Amino acid sequence: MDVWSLEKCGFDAGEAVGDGNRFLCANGYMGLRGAPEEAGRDLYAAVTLAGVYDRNGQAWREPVNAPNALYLRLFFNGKALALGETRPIKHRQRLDYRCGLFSRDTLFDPVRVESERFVSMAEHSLLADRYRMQVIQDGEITLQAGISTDLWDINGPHFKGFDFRPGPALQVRAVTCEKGIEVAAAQCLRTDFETLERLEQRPEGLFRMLTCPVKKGQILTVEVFAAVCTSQEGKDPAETARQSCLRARERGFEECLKAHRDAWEDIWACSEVTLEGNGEAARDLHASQYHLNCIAPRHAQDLSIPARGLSGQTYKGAIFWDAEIFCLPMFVFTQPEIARSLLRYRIETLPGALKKAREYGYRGAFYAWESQEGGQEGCTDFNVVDVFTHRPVRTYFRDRQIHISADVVYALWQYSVWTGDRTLLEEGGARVILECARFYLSRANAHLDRTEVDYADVIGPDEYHERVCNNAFTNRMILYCIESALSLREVFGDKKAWFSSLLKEMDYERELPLLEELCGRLRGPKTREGVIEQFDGYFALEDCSLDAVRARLRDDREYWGGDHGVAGTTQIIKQADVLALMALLPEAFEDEEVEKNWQYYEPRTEHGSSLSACMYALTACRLGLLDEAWRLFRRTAGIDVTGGGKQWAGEIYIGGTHPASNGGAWMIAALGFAGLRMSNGRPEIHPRLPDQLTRLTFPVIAGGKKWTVDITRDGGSILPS
Ligand code: IFM
Repeated sequence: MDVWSLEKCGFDAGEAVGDGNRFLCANGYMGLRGAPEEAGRDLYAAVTLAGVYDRNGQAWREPVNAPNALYLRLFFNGKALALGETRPIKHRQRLDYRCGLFSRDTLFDPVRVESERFVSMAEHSLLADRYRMQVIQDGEITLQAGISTDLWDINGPHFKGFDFRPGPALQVRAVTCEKGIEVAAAQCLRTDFETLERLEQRPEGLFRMLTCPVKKGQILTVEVFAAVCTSQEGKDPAETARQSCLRARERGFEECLKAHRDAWEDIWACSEVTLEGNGEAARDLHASQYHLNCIAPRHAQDLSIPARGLSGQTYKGAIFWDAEIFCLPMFVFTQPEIARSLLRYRIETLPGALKKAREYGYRGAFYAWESQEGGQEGCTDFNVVDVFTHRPVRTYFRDRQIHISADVVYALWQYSVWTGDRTLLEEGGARVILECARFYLSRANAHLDRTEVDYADVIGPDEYHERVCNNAFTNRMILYCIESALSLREVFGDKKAWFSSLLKEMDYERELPLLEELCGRLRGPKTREGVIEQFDGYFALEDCSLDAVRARLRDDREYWGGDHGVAGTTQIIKQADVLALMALLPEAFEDEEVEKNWQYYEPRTEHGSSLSACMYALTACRLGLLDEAWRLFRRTAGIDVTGGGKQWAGEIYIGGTHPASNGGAWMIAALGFAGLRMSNGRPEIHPRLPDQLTRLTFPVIAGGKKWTVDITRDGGSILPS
């Protein structure tokens, strides 16, 4: 089987939302959904921009979709030949993961359309398409080629209007409603046929209408070059976009494609994990790595990865803990400069976290649960809409999911341990850690009659149980944060002056002893026969099966959490919580304890979040439960091939690609099956290959050097490359 591509035959408009995700092309700057060239909002076409947000009225802020400058629509003798409107005789579409190339082969009566397109990995503002029409009968072809403004928006429109400019390159300029960010798109063509050309400006875009008589058997080709720029990167984005697509036209499609392919080759050279023994699993892992690599910020140094990547506006294009805990490890070990960008995003957005803490009456840094530009909180108090009453449901993710700040600290610290690079700590990371620790000091619940300090009224990773007390994950991660803050003294022992002046500047002298005190007083986990209680009172909840809880649902889209959710009064949890802790801090727990907790929590976990299966899989590897690990690996790696994962939280659409699962798939292969870990600054492996695999190989950057890991059924090696 071809382990490097995804192919689909036939076209079903009912599957357009999912196909747009599965066939995504992206380059970290923008994502082009896998819809056909002729698609508008009906088929969920969108070009989603990274880091450009807008709010229209009272609706949620979300990322902005740029005008679609790869738009093409075909007519034969005046009749449209368009997927979604015209039934094709045959249709096949394919995504080549090796080089992010989307292709289609559609046989309409009487024209066959074959095209290839990409979002350039070599030049971030560029997109290109080569569109071939083979005519089966004499007649007249009209091609509508231009920039479409008919895009799928969840909470749009996001532009005040459109300014259309004709010329050798068509241009559409628009300014966002909230912040006046200018977004410009340009398009130019290269055709191998003579046409009559007329310009059409319509509410849904600016187009060239190219008409030409055709003979049976004739083949016509048009190359389309498009560019998108915004005022966030420089002045006069319209002119920059215009020049960029005209330059690309001079080079031609083949040359642009070559540069794009070369860039992808470099990405795979440092990140490809090869699995042998199971073709489907190998393909799924390539899919995962493709999806994560194609949305990684490469054009900027302080952008991060949204929870649904660049596949649309779901989850408000926001950055969750997914980025640090699930996406980061693959980049740390393969492309550390991208890992730095994800972490720099948190350093740069510290002011947003300080502001959020202040708003809630705390000190220090309380990071946004759903972070947008500048660290602005995108999460609202009502994040789900009830399917029965159609009313917003009060959710507490924004205000009580306080583990987010500790997750940021965990990532910063792990990065410096794994890479040995302390510069990020010096360049703002240490300040982030200290501000997060300060937040937890001020958020702690101390009691006059007890020594122990609680964290009450929180939400752990399992979001079905809100407003709980002493969530084991949260408390332990807070401890990690506090210990990291205290360890900074040793880490910067040789730079005492620098560190002392930072403490002074932050007016931190009083806090250090308090942090030490908190370490000693923080409530540890309660256990029952070796099983950690997820939060105070969890064991007293109804202990029933997942199926029993599922049977209580009255609607497929019903939200399981919130005030009336079916899971809230039971021990059924949404996602790895205690087990996530054990996967993140493996040395803190003995095997026996881990096994007991795995056995207890796995059957009680819905895996209702795409963040869940990989945490369990990592632990299953540790315990040698390799069949379980394999099952969870397949679920994790296959998510953006099958289009799995939950699509709805109540009435809110939450589908898209799943960067956290994509990163999770790499973690299972590298950290789980290969058992990669750092020991005294050197990488080592502890292989645990499931029976389904015969070989696993991948490159790693660790301790400043390049290594190759190679594992077979007879053992494994990690050697300098
Ligand atoms: O961050 C996750 C969260 O843990 C569960 N709900 C979805 C979020 C985004 O993936």
